[in-house]
Amino acid sequence: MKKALITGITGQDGSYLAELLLAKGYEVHGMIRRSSSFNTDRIDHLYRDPHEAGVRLFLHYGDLNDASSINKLLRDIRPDEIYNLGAQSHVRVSFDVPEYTGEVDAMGAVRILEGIREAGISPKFYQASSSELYGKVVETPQKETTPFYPRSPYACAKAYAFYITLNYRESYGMFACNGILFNHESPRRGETFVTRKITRAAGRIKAGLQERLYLGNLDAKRDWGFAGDYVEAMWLMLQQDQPDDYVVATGETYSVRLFAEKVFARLGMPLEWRGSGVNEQGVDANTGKVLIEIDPRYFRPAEVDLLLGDPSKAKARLGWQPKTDFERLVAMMTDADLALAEREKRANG
Ligand code: NDP
Ligand code: GDR
Repeated sequence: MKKALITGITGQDGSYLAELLLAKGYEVHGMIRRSSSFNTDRIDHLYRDPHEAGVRLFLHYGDLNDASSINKLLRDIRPDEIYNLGAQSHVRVSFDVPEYTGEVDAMGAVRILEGIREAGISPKFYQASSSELYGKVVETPQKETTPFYPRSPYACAKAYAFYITLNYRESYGMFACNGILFNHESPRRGETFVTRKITRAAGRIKAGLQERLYLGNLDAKRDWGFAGDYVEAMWLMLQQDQPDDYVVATGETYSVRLFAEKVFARLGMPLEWRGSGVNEQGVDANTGKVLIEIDPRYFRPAEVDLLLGDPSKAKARLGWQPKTDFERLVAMMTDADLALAEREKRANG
């Protein structure tokens, strides 16, 4: 039985990847952080008491900021595959905690790579690299050969992690891959990322639990896919004969504005835009109610205006294809958050 270690198992991608690996018969080990509140919601459905027979999911306390915990896990588990998904993953927040973001997102990767050498093991290693590396537009669509131009402390930290992964592959012959994943979303997406923030608020507005949604830059464009599809690409990268780096994307891009329009229209609240700049408002075309306002607090000191990926290499070499298109993603997230809001309403009496 193959053993995998996942950092960031409690996150969106970690939960889908754990599901995929368990379904493939792996023994899955996840690093989790000590927290004063529950942080295992996304994997609770997979967890069984380790005292029971046949359990294949094991959780261990650790932290990417703590090399001793990483080294111990590597020595004890001796995994065949490591997926480094753990990160301070919020771009806007990285401007507030730049140094911490560097510690976790950049140094965290080298702590694992060095830990692998020290433990004398040779697992395959996956690094969660990001389309944020492309930052300011140099060319579109963005592919493996497009130069990086990071635009946030998050992206700068991820650039270090990208290159240190490449460097350990070249220096020590490690099977180490970078997946350069474009934005991927799901009903499990963190609630402060823009897609989920929109679907969550729209569901609550529809259920009468909230009046209005405050957003930042409506004109940013992203290549949005479904997280469940993207974790398959991670796994495929580690099943190849040779390690390499791959762009994982849909090849389509849409604005935040359009995403919001689709979501609100699906819930019977078609949007009309009035005003401009920080005074722009999204109004319900049927009732005239203001549903969306701009709050400059959500603007970023430096913005990434346009991401559009070219997944040709992943398609050709990995045989990977995104299965979920934009319309289906919008529908999946909107419907899940409407159901959640309705449950919340019932629970509130
Ligand atoms: P999430 O924010 O949902 O999950 C991040 C995970 O990292 C959580 O499990 C979190 O734990 C864990 N974590 C945070 N800090 C530490 C730390 N110091 N030590 C150990 N674990 C830590 O991110 P996603 O699932 O969306 O993304 C997974 C990875 O892929 C991240 O590295 C992200 O930067 C990258 N990425 C994501 C993309 C996307 O569109 N989703 C696109 C490209 C790259 P806790 O639950 O306790 O907070
Ligand atoms: P991103 O995702 O920064 O691309 O990083 P996010 O959903 O946070 O932002 C996407 C775009 O929407 C604009 N925006 C807002 N964003 C947020 N969060 N909140 C708002 O209110 C809002 N209004 C407009 C942003 O300015 C931005 O242009 C995600 C993360 O998952 C990273 O970890 C990952 O590496 C990249 O995707 C690829």
